[in-house]
Amino acid sequence: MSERDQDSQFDVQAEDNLLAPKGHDDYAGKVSELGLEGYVDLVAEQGFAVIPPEKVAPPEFIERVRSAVLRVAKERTGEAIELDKNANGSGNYKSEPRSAGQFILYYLLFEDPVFEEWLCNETMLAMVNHYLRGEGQLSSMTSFVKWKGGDYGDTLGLHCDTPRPASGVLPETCNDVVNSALCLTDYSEKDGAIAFVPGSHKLCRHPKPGERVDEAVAVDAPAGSLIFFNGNVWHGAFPKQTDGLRLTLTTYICHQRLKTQEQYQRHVPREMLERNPPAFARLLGAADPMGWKTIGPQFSRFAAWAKDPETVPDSILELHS
Ligand SMILES: O=C(O)CCC(=O)C(=O)O
Ligand SMILES: [Fe+2]
Repeated sequence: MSERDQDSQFDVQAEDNLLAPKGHDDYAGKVSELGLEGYVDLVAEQGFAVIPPEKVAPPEFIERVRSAVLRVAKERTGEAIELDKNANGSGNYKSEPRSAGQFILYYLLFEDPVFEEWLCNETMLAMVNHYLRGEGQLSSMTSFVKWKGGDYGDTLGLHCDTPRPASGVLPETCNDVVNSALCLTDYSEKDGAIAFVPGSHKLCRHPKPGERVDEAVAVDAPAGSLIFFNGNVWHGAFPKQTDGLRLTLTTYICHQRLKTQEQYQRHVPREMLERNPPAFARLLGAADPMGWKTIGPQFSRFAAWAKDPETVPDSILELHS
């Protein structure tokens, strides 16, 4: 075969599809099946929505998440962390940013099976897929642990979660990132609730320090609620004035063409992929052929999955130990 013939067999479009598989499900159908249309509308209008506990998960599930987060917090800090007490600090756990009254627990997915279960939560995924059309990947799964004195100062720490491009202009329709906070304790202004500037996502840019801080509203939400937000909306948090912890499980999802905050892709154990649906593997970047070494992209490994999206092929599973 001449070099020219080989070239003519190179199907640019097919390879592009492998690099960026397009969503194939009925995402609008899932939103209406779960009765989430009103929350989708709220996110479109104000940039965030509070989805009530009964639409998210049973109280027993929330209790399992809370206990797992508290266990990890104790293990990593070496401190006696208790829900109804203020913490002393993050002890042995030197994660950043380091600020008074708060620390963030990173990389929770591998810490307890309950976090895997959460990543399969239908309500959270329906909201994510409404924006990212099956092209989202887990960027990070973390917990904000906050107690009295946790305070971002006069600006309330307002920011947006979409990475800032050099132009400063954030994409309006593509939605590079979406985020959600599963409340593991009650949220109110006094309890240091997350603060949002309603409608600010429409500005498609990051706030200047202190800008529109007077318009920020506190989210009132009982434990078990899911606060879902557009990555462009300006948000921060009110100072925590009450005793005891404010806890979240925060699931930050980005479009698959962006870099993730935490390492997943080939770092996910094979058994974890095998015991979960294929959508779980895709969300963790298992279908992403990027990051190759000397052999190059190995498109053929991924081709079988593109043909049969319901089965993670052995050619991919064998990349995971
Ligand atoms: O609850 C907070 O302190 C802020 C949370 C936040 O900025 C986030 O989850 O992106
Ligand atoms: Fe944020």
